[in-house]
Amino acid sequence: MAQLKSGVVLAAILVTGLALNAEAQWPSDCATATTAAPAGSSPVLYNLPDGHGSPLTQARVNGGIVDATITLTLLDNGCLPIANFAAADMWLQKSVAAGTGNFESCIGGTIADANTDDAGITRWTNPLRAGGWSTSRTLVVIAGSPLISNDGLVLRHNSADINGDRVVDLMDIPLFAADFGTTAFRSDLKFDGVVNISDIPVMASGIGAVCP
Ligand SMILES: [Ca+2]
Ligand SMILES: [Ca+2]
Repeated sequence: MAQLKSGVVLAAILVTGLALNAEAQWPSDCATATTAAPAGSSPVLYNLPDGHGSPLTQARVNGGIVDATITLTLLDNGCLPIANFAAADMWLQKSVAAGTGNFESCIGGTIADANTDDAGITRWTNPLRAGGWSTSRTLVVIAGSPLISNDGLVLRHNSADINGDRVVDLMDIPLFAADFGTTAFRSDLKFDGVVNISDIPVMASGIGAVCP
């Protein structure tokens, strides 16, 4: 009898535990994020710490501009919309992969454009406030946890803040100069596959940019 009782108690604990686990899944795997960039493209977003880089609507691919707007549909575990979720709690960050860049954002520099609407939708179109570069995927993070419905979006980043200290100053110039004439991604600021004379005005106009 004692054994039966303890078995029932154990089963009850397991069921409760499973229920709690299901409730605690965050973000829900119903929540999704997509990019407007054409499938197969690998857009590059030019950022400055002061927010005067490119909007996501004007990311670069080799040979032109693409709209890389990110759209998040924030749904709960019942796949129902989470409305009016705070923009400040939804942000972008680079996926943690070794050797893929030194991307760093200012505080609040990669948050969503607005709170979620009644359908649970928000977007990223405004320029980010960030520096450094990244060739890894861009993660959509909800209150500290990356979306689990995908492993990040294809969006690379670069900046006149080449060393990723969130200041564009004379420290960045030698890095740009060293990359001149090469295909170094970090310094290909007007992205077209080569660091050349057309990247110089972009570098120059970034000088002095700092986080707000
Ligand atoms: Ca710098
Ligand atoms: Ca270039």
